[in-house]
Amino acid sequence: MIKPLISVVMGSKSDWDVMQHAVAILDEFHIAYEAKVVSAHRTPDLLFQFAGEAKARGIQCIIAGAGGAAHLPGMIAAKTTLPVLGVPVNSKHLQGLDSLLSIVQMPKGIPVATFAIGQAGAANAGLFAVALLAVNNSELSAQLDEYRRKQTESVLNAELPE
Ligand code: RP5
Repeated sequence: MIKPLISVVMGSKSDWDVMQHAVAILDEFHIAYEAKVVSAHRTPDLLFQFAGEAKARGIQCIIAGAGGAAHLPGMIAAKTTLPVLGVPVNSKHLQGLDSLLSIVQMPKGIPVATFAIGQAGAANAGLFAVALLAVNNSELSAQLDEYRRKQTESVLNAELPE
């Protein structure tokens, strides 16, 4: 079995609608990843185990998405020096502003790279993870250039309705 390089974790199965957009990017770039539910509040022991073992398992960066009192990315970052990319998931009552503020306001010394709320943030976290791996992988770097080229082309060719 291929060892995962990126770990995508989320606080609940209900976060999958958003977090699948990070996974879709990793699929597109053929990156080996794992995706699982790890909850800061409901499975704190699993969180400690996961974050404590991730680096030794060969994981190079962790994408963590959570909603509401979104402590997952910050608590993972507290237990590992791997780069942690935090994705605020849209919440029912505060539309993800609570998630964003919970994730972005880390105390000095424990960084979490924080992305936009929802789908765009999840996709960008995926692209950022690809960019991190591409620093030492020229083939992946070329794929990233091609991704941007196609995106530019599609915007330049965009046609609006009459
Ligand atoms: C957080 O609580 C999860 O990340 C999720 O966004 C939110 C709600 O979880 P569920 O009640 O839908 O399982 O821990």
